[in-house]
Amino acid sequence: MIRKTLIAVLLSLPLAALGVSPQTVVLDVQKMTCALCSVTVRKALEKVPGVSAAKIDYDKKTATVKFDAEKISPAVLIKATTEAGFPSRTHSTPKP
Ligand SMILES: [Cu+2]
Repeated sequence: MIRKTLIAVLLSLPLAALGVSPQTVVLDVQKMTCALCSVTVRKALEKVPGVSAAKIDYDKKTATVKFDAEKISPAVLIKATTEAGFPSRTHSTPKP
């Protein structure tokens, strides 16, 4: 009985630990007015510890960021772009 419970706990652990799987968030970055802006935003995001990838879509004015949800939240990413001069907010609808 106790052993079964222990095994169940052990089996559920790796999944919980793997909850660190990278999350993706799409940010609206409206103030990007030229290609250089998107580079600035991307660099600002990539500098944040916990960010594994940042992709800017200049035409759509969005930044798609892969990050470690265990370490940071989208709020940290928004702060990073804002401090770089580009206030952002989370995109309302997720990408299809
Ligand atoms: Cu620019």
